[in-house]
Amino acid sequence: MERLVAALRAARSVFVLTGSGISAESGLPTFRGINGLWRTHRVEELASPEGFARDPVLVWTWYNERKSAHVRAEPNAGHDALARLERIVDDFTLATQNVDSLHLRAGSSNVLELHGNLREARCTRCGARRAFEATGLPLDEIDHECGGKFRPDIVWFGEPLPADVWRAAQTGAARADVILVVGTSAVVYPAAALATHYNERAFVAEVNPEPTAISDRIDCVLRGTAVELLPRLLDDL
Ligand code: BV8
Repeated sequence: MERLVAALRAARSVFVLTGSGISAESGLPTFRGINGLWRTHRVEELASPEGFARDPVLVWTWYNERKSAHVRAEPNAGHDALARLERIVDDFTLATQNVDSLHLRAGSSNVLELHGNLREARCTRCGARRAFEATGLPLDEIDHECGGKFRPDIVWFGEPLPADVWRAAQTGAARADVILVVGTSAVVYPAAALATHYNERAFVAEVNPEPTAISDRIDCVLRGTAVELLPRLLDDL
């Protein structure tokens, strides 16, 4: 913790990458953890364009369930701590793999949603966008008048990340003095590459109760949860 505090004190530019682990203590399941979403659901059926083409009602039923869970959830002390860190660092970028909007609800502003969000739907044919309620998209409103279908504004497996968001994430990681990786197993690409591929110079630290795919390739490992460690980090700064 002291090494990370020292690095952050000296840092002008900080880049943070988060995954579903930071929302675990808000009651939202991770993907690969115990009762993780990918343990109870088949990813290719639910988070892929092929799965949506096969059964859009199944896919929307699942995302509507997740949307309602997101709305019921509250940002936790981990999300709050990162919002505080943004206020004391000159150049701060937060890139998240999460689609739960909890960083924005915690007051973070420079947030890059690498894998999209569940605030809007977009038409597969004409790209028209529409918002939907906390309960999600009514299943009888999936079809769009243009003949296309409304799909979640999410990046599914096999799909590219939004180019502007990805570029901003790459440049944010490349210029950082400190890269902080919180609550991700770092196995999904290209997001995981932000921690290790674009900046030889940065001090890279992870906050995670478990070892991850990058633990042995970074400068500092803090074993514990986001809610336990991030507020302490801010208090020590
Ligand atoms: C693409 C949206 C090409 C959906 C998601 C290179 C190598 C290998 C494979 C690939 C590669 N490049 C591309 C691939 C394929 C694929 C990929 O990475 N596959 C993996 C599985 C090997 N990548 C893609 O398909 C990407 N697209 O490559 O397109 C392309 C390019 C140009 C043109 C055309 C095509 C798109 C990937 C995005 C997919 N969408 N999400 C949705 O949410 O429904 S990914 C989804 O899974 C999440 O967004 C997140 O990214 C990922 C889950 O990871 P985590 O969040 O880390 O969750 P996990 O459960 O794994 O870990 C949780 C961690 O938290 C654990 O470490 C745990 O210990 C920790 N934790 C638990 N509690 C706490 C905690 N930490 C702190 N506090 C706690 N309390």
